[in-house]
Amino acid sequence: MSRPWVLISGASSGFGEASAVQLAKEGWNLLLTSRREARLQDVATVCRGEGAEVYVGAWDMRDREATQHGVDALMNLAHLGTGPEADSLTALVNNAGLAVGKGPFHEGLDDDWDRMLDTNVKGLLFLARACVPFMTAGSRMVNMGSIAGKQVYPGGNVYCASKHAVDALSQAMRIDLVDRGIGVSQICPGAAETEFSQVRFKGDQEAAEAVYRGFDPLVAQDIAEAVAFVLSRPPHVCINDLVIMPTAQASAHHLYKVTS
Ligand code: NDP
Ligand code: 8X3
Repeated sequence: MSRPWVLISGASSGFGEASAVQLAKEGWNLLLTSRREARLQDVATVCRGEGAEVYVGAWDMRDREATQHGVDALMNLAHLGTGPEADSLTALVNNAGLAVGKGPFHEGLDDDWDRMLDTNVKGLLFLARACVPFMTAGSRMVNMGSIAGKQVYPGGNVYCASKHAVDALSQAMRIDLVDRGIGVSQICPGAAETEFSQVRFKGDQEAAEAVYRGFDPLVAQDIAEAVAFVLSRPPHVCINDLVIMPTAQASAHHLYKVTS
């Protein structure tokens, strides 16, 4: 049997990169996207080493037209189509996203708010809308939410709002796609050590490292294995919502840290 195709956004680092490698190992072919093409090519090389056929497309998900063109180009390369006779996209991992800044909302910066809302909410929507015509009964969508989409915490305001929107959209997409037989899942991680905090704190390495000091955070592989689990359920099973936390994290703002 031929390998199924999955499109993963945010595949240049963190959860997306680890998911790409995990799914390549588990027999998937891959369509990888993010903005940094060189990083995507490196990930693609590793995945090809696991036997996967891989195509990459670099664009900014905030750009509606670029997203539509990028998806169409990747589907064309993989020979996936929209008609009843065509091969379809088996899964979309709608993972790309970011936090920018952390502080009181009344000190928030326009550019930070735009980047979070345009990427995490509208970018996720643009990508999902462009992919759905290539999906069919039995296909699956996995949206990357967050514990920040379930609870709010000090300084999290706009990022939390964007992830609450992902939570709402995941429920809405599940309803809108039920009659097409497409399952929609959401994975909601707690604190995970990826490039996430480097981006949030705009390259301030000390601030980023301090987030994960004093406890064992999740790592990207923990989430990659959850993505692979969700995508490997039998066709009649949809994991709707999966909240995954470090054992030392009891809520969005209860972290048990041991400092020496
Ligand atoms: P990383 O920073 O390691 O990865 C983020 C990915 O998103 C990168 O591949 C980046 O690629 C891509 N991306 C960001 N902006 C854009 C854009 N405008 N267009 C296209 N791609 C973009 O962080 P994580 O792996 O941790 O984050 C992945 C997802 O998980 C995000 O949605 C995040 O909100 C969520 N999350 C993270 C948690 C954590 O603690 N780390 C916990 C809960 C959820 P590039 O820069 O090449 O464009
Ligand atoms: C990322 C996790 O707790 O920093 O979504 O918001 S948190």
